[in-house]
Amino acid sequence: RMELLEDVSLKRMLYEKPDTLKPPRTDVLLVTPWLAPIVWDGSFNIDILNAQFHQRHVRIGLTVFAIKKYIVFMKPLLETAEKFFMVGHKVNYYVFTDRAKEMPNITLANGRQLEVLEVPSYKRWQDVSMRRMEMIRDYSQKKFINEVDYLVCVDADMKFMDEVGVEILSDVFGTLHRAFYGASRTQFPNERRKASAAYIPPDEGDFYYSGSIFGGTVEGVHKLTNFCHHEMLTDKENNIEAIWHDESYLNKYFLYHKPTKVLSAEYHWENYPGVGTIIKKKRFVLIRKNDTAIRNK
Ligand code: 2GW
Ligand code: MN
Repeated sequence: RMELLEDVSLKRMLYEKPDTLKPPRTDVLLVTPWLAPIVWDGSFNIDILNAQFHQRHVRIGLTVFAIKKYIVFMKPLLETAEKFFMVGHKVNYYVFTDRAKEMPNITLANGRQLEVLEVPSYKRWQDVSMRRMEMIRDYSQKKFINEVDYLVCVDADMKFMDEVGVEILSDVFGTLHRAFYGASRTQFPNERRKASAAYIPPDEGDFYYSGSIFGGTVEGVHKLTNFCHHEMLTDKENNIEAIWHDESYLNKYFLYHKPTKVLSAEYHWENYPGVGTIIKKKRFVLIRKNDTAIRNK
């Protein structure tokens, strides 16, 4: 893009000097062995990052699927996104649904748009969940590539409770699953049947990534979703389906295509009461299924 040729120097800013001898957090891993940042509260200065991303006039797309009854999650998700998601940046919400008529009216701030994309629904919930990969892939190529720079792909049954900003953006990123961020490899619920394309041996795996929030550049997300969709089809032909559906294929992808940032479990938390010593901000949290009669897996 042209901006690369322009003067991209920052303005004078006042902030505490980074201290080479005093890491901001000593209780958690801040960088992967392949030198990707792991995004924890306290590890970044959002003012510096906002200045950098504003200079690039970055545009961010948020994709979410609301098939059948999951349309009810759009109001809490989008209303909280208006408060906490990429505030001050250009944002396009892309809601994939089979119930466009039931889409609530959401008041959007300046520079933010909402598009409802009508898509077919699938009978089995597993297919509803897995086919997201195919649809994100197809729309990346035909639409998103012309409209945004980055994509953030999220589950519907979630809401924002604190800031989620440009600190998460990179070529391709995954998120530590809230239930497994401290777990050992053998505890990861990866696909363990060799017959599945999602198979991960018990002596491999870096983290267990959640399927509920991942993203990257449109190109990065296109590669990821294309891989996951292909592996899913291969399994379908062999009459096998990975244990955690799209999440299993996503974990397989990240094992051999390392993410360039890893979001901490702050970005995939549950609304447990209080904050812990490790989780200082509950940024993006799931809405419990027993909070609603919507979902009966
Ligand atoms: C899903 C399960 C049971 C009944 C209905 C549905 C359902 C899901 C639906 O009726 N309509 C719908 O739009 N969905 C979409 O699929 C929606 O975007 C939802 O967030 C997504 C995944 O389903 P969800 O959120 O109920 O499953 P979780 O929270 O257990 O998700 C994890 O595991 C999934 C695979 O089993 C995915 O990998 C997901 O990304 C993970 O967070
Ligand atoms: Mn979910």
